[in-house]
Amino acid sequence: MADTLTKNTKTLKPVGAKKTTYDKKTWLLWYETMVRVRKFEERTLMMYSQQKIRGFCHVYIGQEAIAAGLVTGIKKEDALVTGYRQHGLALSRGLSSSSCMAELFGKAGGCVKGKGGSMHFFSREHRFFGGNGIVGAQIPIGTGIAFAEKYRDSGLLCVTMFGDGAARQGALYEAFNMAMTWKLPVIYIVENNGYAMGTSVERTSNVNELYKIGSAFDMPSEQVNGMDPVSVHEALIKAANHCRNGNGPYFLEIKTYRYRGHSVSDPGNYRSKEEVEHYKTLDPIILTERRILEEKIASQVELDKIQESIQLEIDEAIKFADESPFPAPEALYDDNYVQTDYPFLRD
Ligand SMILES: Cc1ncc(C[n+]2csc(CCOP(=O)(O)OP(=O)(O)O)c2C)c(N)n1
Ligand SMILES: [Mg+2]
Repeated sequence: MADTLTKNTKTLKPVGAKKTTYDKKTWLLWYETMVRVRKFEERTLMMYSQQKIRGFCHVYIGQEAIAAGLVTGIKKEDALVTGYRQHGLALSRGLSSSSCMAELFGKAGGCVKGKGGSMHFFSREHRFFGGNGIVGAQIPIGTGIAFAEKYRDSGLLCVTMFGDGAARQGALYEAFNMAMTWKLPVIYIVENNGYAMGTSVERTSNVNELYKIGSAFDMPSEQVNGMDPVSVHEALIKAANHCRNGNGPYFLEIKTYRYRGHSVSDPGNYRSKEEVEHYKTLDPIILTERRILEEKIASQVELDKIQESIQLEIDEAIKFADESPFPAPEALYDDNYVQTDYPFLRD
């Protein structure tokens, strides 16, 4: 596998003490999802340095176990909305690597036809509602989607994700209050990676354990190990049961870490090398790989095969993105408004 994943394997401890109760298929699905996200993001950074991708770009490297847990923890039909650090989450909802890479390239073959870019993936088919650049804006949006699910009596829920930086936005407090009052089927997830750009959680509040915010609303809330797909999966199953049984929202603070800077242009001077190195010893992919091997769930050969097939998948995604045309100028106004006769649209 890529050098970042094979280093250190020998010195790391397995994730949990107890033996697994999950089958091989589930473990390999978690592993494959994490490897897909990692390789996709590593190649994204490479493509950025070649100027094939431009503009804002925030990668998900380090947070992959959350994407993996989401594959098995909720239903395919459930909705999901998140912020701008979204590539890995879109992949976990089933958007193809090709349509995501083409979107990053700004090409017509992208999931939103090249008009969204890194922060604005979307797929109605996959119930992926984006991709939002305004910190915290997705919290009321996800609450509204959950309201729609309840109104339609669909039995589905909306996972509404945001960063620690969004946890102090006023919109969160209004949305939490409404969701509890109306018992909406929404799982709120704060991906606490410790930083909002260069500002640590400790610098912005007296309350650093963000799950405690839920207690102001009597919302059931928990802290979760975001470096372990099993923990994420189990927390989601519990939260989803709660929502689907009509008990209203659930709040998860998933503790994680981003190995790269906030965006491609961030040198990360606000944190020490030692801190980053410490978190690298908790790398979710390396730990999962080690656990799979130690518990003899699958062999190294099987894991290598997964890595090779993902490598090919990403190579193909780049080829697809390269060959896809840019959107035609006359398509500029297409798909912006549902209402076709919206004023000021063309003559
Ligand atoms: C309302 C608003 N304020 C400020 C910004 C500028 N901004 C962009 S990202 C960011 C940090 C958010 O960090 P966090 O929510 O922790 O997400 P992470 O990048 O860690 O995934 C800020 C302040 C913005 N996009 N929107
Ligand atoms: Mg953050």
